[in-house]
Amino acid sequence: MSDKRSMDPAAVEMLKRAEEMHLSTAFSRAEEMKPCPIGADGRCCKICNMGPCRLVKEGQTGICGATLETVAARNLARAIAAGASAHSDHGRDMAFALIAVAKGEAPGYEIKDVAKLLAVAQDMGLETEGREVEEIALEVGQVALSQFGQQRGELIYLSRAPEPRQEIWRKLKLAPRGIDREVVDILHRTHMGDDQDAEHILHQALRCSLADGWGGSMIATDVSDILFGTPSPLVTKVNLGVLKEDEVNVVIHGHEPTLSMAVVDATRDPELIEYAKSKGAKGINIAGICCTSNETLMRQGVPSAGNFLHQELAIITGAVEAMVVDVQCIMQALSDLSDKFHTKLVTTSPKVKIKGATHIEFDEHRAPEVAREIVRLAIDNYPNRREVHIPEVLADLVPGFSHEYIRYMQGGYYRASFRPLNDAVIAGRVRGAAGVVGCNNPRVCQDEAHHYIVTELLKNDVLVVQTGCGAIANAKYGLLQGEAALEYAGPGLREVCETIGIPPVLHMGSCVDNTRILTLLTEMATEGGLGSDISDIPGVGIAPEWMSEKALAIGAYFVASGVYVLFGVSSPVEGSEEVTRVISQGWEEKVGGKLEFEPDPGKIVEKSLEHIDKKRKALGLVEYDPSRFGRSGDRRMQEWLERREKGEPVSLYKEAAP
Ligand code: MSK
Repeated sequence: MSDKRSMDPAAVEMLKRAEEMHLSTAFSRAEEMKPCPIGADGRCCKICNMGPCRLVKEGQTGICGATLETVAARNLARAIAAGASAHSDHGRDMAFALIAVAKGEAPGYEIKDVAKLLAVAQDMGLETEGREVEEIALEVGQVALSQFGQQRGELIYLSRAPEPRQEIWRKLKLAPRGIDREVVDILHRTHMGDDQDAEHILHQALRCSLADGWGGSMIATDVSDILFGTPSPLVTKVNLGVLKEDEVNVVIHGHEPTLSMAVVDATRDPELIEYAKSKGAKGINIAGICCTSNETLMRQGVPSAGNFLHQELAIITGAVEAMVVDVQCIMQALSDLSDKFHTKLVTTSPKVKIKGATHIEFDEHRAPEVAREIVRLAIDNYPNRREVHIPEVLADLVPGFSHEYIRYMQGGYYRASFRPLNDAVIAGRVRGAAGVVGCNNPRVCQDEAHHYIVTELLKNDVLVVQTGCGAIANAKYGLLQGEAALEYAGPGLREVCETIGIPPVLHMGSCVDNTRILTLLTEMATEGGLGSDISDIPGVGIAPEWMSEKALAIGAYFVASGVYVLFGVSSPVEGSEEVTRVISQGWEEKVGGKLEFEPDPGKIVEKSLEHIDKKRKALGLVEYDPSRFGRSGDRRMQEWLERREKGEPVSLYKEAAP
């Protein structure tokens, strides 16, 4: 049974163990409880106490007369608002952290990337000449914070988008005024008795999503880079095999990098390592899950224990002394599950408490102290370990592709640009680009759609960028290594990867770092030769195994930025033909991007390639023809491939510093 639940051998092994131990997991619960068919299709309205109303018959309305399209549109808009809130609140907390660092009130943190600080300050229109770094950082933090409560005007970062895109937003009144304002607007207009025009409700959903993508999330990415460094490639490892049998294992899970970075530092503290040894362990091992993992993977090469559906499986190894969580994507089931093992579940955010967990509240003003307390708790728990079963499954990956690095790698400091990539697309070496992102969902086989879609796209010379749990999914199967280009990429894409020395799948970061993809698309659009707007680029956005409201917010802001977005699994608006039409055809006519839900991964690939070719044709580019390329071939790379086939350890990159 387990092999249908996941394509990951480590997950299959742990699910067998779960069955033997009679443990429930998200995988087993998904089999036991089917989705409510009324809610799943967007037909359930529970926004007032006259209902909940279930609109299951043709022409049926709610007690108030609300039609199916109004109900489905309201449900989708509210989900997008919730997703935008989660991302943006993360951005707000990062801005508070930056202010605290600038004021010297946050021991243990520093401004790691001054160049990024200056670039952001310039984008905000701030004076940088002759000013102290801390003074600039303080003002950047304050301006970032002001974006949340701003009531009129438009968000500063909109000016980063290609000009034609900005004009569309202004003309259609889609330019967000302030981040919080757009979220509140949705909650207001979807309250009983307000906006009842599906298209009008969904228009505001687009505006709210833009406040996330070009607002809250972009602030989160920028401030994280300023405080913790803008990522560049390094080698590290992924999957449950990164847990250590003879060391104290601390797993960090959630999203915000502030605490996790401090915990990483604490696990490297010689005094705490000695303390761990005094308890019989050989040392302290740290690994991540979900997007906290992506934050620390991208910058410090901290190994990843896996994606969303690995959170319970990590505990089932019996080897995790502490699972430290902050916000988002944390299953409540972790609490009961940890009780069955020796694992301490530690909640740290003032916003998140879970019954049964130990709460040690994080405060950026005393981060090292809090982090040390947590690591000490994990060490004290090591002697309580019982039977341990860690799957010997792990893979190498090369994360760290910030858009700054992608620009740099195409010409170095001497002439960094997006010219080589644009030229490769123009010539047809690279057919187009795809962002394949998002979660795992136990309603479908774990990682299968991520892996299938990405390998098919690579075969068709489509360069893939990834974030979030999708990136971790494909990292587990070796797609995020340079050698993957030889194995999976079509001839044109392979040449480009060989020339630049990159994997064919570029890991760009966590959920909030989807904003890096917006910047990458903007760079491609403004570099020349591929039109002048994001909607001109032969590219698509795909979330094959989505599950969270944040994924919907991301999908919507890519659509509003001009991208064709395809979601797998199922449609939350399946019940309404009208809403399905508005978000696809309707949005395409309006903003050039559209949102479709397509459960069949094969059709996702087909539709993606069709769209890429349509955009190539509209730009007047040569027809894609793979037989024209593939004459190059670095002999060393062929040798690497042969060595790899023999099972010898090979890598094109240096190991990350421990
Ligand atoms: S963690 S939102 S499961 S990508 Fe960002 Fe993964 Fe989706 Fe959470």
